[in-house]
Amino acid sequence: MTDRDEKPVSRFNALKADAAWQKVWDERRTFAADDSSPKPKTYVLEMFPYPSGRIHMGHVRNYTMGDVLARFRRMQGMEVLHPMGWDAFGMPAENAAMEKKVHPGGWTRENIATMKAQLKRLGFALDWTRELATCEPDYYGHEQALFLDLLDAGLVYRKESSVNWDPVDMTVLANEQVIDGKGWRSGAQIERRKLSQWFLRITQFADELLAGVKALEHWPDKVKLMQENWIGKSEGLQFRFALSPNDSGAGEVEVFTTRPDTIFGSSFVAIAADHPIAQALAAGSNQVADFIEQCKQGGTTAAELETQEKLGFDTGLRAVHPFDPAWELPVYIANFVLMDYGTGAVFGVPAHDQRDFEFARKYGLPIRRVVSDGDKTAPDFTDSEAYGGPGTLVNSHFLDGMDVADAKRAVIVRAEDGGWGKGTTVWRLRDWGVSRQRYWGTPIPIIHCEECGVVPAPRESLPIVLPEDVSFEIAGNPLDRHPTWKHVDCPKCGASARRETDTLDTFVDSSWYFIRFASQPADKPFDKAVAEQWLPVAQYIGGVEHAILHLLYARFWTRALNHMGMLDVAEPFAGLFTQGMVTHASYYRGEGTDLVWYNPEDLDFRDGGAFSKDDGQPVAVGRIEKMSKSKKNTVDPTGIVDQYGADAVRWFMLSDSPPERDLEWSESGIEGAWRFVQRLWRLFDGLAEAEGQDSALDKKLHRTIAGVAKDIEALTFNKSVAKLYELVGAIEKAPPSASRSNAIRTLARIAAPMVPHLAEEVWAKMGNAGLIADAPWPEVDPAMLVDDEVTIAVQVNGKLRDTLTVAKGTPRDALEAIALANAQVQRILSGALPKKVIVVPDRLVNIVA
Ligand code: ANZ
Ligand code: ZN
Repeated sequence: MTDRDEKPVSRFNALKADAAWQKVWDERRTFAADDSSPKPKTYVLEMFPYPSGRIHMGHVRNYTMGDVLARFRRMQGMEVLHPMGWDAFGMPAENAAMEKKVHPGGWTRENIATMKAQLKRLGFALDWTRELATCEPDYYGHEQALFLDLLDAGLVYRKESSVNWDPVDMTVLANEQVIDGKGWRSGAQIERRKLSQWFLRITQFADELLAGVKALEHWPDKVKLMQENWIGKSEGLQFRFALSPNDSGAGEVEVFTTRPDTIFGSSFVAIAADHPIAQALAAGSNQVADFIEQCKQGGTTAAELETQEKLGFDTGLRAVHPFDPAWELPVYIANFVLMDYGTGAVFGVPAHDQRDFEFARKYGLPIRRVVSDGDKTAPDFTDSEAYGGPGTLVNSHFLDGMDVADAKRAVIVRAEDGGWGKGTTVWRLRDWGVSRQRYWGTPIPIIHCEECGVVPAPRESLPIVLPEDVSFEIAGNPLDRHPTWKHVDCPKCGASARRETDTLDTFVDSSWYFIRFASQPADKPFDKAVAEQWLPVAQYIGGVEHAILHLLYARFWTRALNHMGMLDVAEPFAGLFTQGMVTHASYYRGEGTDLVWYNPEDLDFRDGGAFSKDDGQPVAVGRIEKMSKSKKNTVDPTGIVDQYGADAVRWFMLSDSPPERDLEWSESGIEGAWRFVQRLWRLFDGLAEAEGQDSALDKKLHRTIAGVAKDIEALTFNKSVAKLYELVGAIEKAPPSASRSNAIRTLARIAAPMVPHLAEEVWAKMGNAGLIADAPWPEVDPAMLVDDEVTIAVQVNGKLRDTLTVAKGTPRDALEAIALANAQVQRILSGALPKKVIVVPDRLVNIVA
């Protein structure tokens, strides 16, 4: 026991302090951002939550990181925008409506109230005056106006497109919601259906969106790569093969290739199952029709096509090689060719493309080498997989001897000169289909008139508000069967017309919320000048699961507004950080269908095992994985905050792991954080004035100020936490001095972004007038950062005997004297005089005995 424990110790009463300071911040609107502030502005944003019910530890970690940065920026003298709101439309509310017979709106708004209280309980420095929920007309009405702006600008169109139709849930499903050809919720066999749907012309910005990625210096490389791959620019050649027999009616087939150089290695042509030629053949042949049907069973995503067994059907058609009229290639219908990429048809080069290789092996087609990596040049190819790398062209007539790049160019030139092909760029990116056949979303502001066709809803009629009186008893979209809502008069001709009953994809809602946070006038989506003061978001923080779609859509939306002259900002998020997950051990009994997961709150932990509180019997300890409801390995933040206080929870969220890595929740971790908060408190509690300098401690303090600032800016919070541990350790050990008292006082400000409640408490206790939230970040004395001591090696006959810390620049003779007086040296010399002493200032002293 230390004597500290014997004295009656003062404890930091976190619950009391949390409530008191949260009330003060609220009442004084401390964190409300001022548009007209003369201070430099910055915008810190965490991805807004979906109001699913309660916040989880992942939210706490995410928002704590943003909060530390926001508070730090304030202390640096910036005007900080750090808002919070709710991504409040979406399927779960409708599912709850169906399962629990509650209204999606009521369910959502209740969840928002609960989660808001939970967030407040953590003391986040948020500007609640700007709170928004995407499910309220004062948000989505402006979204409808923006939709009409996009429509006016030609960036919205309507198109028949084939969708995954779930016949039980009566809705269109995204590809990710189709699992093994079945609906993810209903389990029903999915049908392909043609529906007229609304699309946003994101492909018009493909070039810009791709080029823009390069300039995003403060984004993680992995996210940039994901964006680039998703946009997927491919340069190549599009050209036509003549088909024979000529009387087939098909005439020719157009293919796209990124490898025109390999044209002499081609051994077949393959078309997609939905290619018009395949469809035409199916009309006259049951065999073809059956094969096409078989292809559709297998799933349609690119990933599924990649991994499926390759299947082909020889159509009997032959394609004529463009460089040799006597050379004919068989034309197959193949399941690995996608209809909506390139032209929906390819030529296959088995030696140099893995899919083609597998296909050729299966159907006994020739495999000819045309690119040599220098090793083998013969046409017969016996490797066990295709070679896709660089090399020299072989067995390729006029291309022989060229490298791949030159050969590509040469073929494109011939094709263009001969008029049978053209160099082209093909994109993976597709236009964004935004129609959803759901109730709980933004109504698309369109009216369908028999006479006039598609008519935009008049702007004065916005917001087009969702009807509240809807039922979820039957599957399908309640807007469709609502008795009155969809009936309107045509704004053009006055005849009875029908509202669009599709709603917008919820990704539309999250594509511009950060702009609405920056400026929220009542009469328009945002004010250009005001929004531009804050944008782009300086630091955006969120989960990597949004690395592609959300970020791409928000980037597109921003560019579209820019293009329309509505916002002079090209990229919405200057800095991006994707944090790791919060993980926890999982507990279970049984296996297979008997598997039951146990929540840690229902368990006792003793003798190194876990036991059910119900029956006292052991449960098995599973893997440490992401906290999730299905594994029941979640820990409710609010219970923990009530137990340990907000600061301890915040501290733990920042401490154990680098922020991009996973953080394992543990009881010992949160307890450690709590003990540290108490340790801090005791330092402040024991603060007394004293005399005398302690230059080592002064230095440590200034290094910590500078180091923590750097770490917060780099978002390496675990490092700043480690530096604070060190400083606290040093202060605890130091004898009383003016330096020590000053270090304690300054510590309050360095720790304030992380443990703001304790910091406010001690700040007030020290007699300061204002809030520590408004105090400036402590200044660093640069002189204190300079290393003015060095460590010198003391050697005897070249062997290290000791090290000495001396002032930098200590002169030679002084160093020699110190070294000779050293106890180790004296012992070895045992009275004899050294033969020679070699001194390298600031480095070493070598004594030759
Ligand atoms: C001949 C060839 C030879 C090819 C070779 C590749 C390697 P990326 O980079 O993704 O754009 N392809 C074209 N359209 C396709 C479709 N609709 N479905 C499936 N595959 C398709 O890929 C372009 C390559 O993918 C094209 O170049 C084509 O195969 C194939 F040694 O043509 B290649
Ligand atoms: Zn009309």
